[in-house]
Amino acid sequence: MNSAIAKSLEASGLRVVAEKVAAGTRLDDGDAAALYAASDLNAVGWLANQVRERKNGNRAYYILNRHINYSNVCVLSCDFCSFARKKRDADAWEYTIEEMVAKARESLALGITELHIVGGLHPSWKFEHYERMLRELKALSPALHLKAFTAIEILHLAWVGRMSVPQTLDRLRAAGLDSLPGGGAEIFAQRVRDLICRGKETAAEWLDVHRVWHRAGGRSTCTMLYGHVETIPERIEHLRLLRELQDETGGFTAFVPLPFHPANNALSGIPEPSGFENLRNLAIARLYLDNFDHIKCYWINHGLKLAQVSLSYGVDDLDGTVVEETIYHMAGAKTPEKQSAGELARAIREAGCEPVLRDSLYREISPSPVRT
Ligand code: V47
Repeated sequence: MNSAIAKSLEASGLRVVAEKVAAGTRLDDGDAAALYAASDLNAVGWLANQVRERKNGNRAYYILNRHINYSNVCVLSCDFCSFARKKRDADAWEYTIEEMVAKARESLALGITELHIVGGLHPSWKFEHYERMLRELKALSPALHLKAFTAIEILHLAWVGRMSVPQTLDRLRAAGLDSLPGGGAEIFAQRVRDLICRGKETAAEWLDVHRVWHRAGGRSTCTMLYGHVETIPERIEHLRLLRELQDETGGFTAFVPLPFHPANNALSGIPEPSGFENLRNLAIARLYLDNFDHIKCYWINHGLKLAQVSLSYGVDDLDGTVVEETIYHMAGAKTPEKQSAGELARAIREAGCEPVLRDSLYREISPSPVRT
């Protein structure tokens, strides 16, 4: 460490944290609070970059994927959500399975390896509908990885199918489910859930779905929706609960922070988190979540330019081509809905990293000649 960096760390009150990072010692909640209190973003980012390099060298990942939001009809009414509609609303949609298959087929021709499928908690679809959805998408290509249904959707499907969570996951796996996405976690603190998503399942229920899935050999991602009414200690508690489950199961592939987008929802008076906030949050996640291999910056909600910079602040994954996105665009995102593989690789390379095309489990794959 050069003396200028040592001075910045000292001035930011981060000397002890820096020593722990250098020694590979786990950070505690007080260390995380010190990192959040530091105003020198570059000092925090420098530390996170040390850990990124230790874990992933110079490699930064991207994937050829497509998102499909099968329906925005939802029985919940979360205050932060701009996506959910009631069935009677003019702008509610429900894709038929045939429409979903057509979307998937179109993207398969362009080389995608993963479908990310999430939607609202639909009031009347039967469990068998979701099984048929997975089966018919899988029938397009057995190699196509189906990353589908947040823990909140899984709990809804268990209720719809009158089954336990393990039975629900077994049935969905048999129909083609490959991994679980990380949505629906929001902030685990019940105080926050009571304020912004009353009636939604608890932290313990969200965590238990992932625990059951991991114990059965499955992998998943996890998220934290931040920048609304939560406090910094509540963010740290959220990270701690994820780290504890990861200690127990090792089943998370990556952590994906989600900055709050305020347009068209009941929390629209709250400003969107700044670039400073987003970078420091990513960097602190990299430092605190020592048992996670990957920290993902989803370019859709951070913007590709900030995502590129985040590669120097602890991030090693930019997600993928996405193709079609509604959750963030209905909440005011100004980013495009898709990125070409070439553009993602270029952004990574320009930031001084080696672009690595990955599959859903972070195995390297060789780029095919067909590109999205
Ligand atoms: O579950 C909803 C969040 C999630 C807003 O697992 C909002 O790899 C901010 O989970 N402002 C969906 N956030 C997106 C998601 C995701 C995205 C990319 C990759 C992965 C992964 C997961 O977005 C929802 C909710 O937590 N959300 N509305 C909003 N206005």
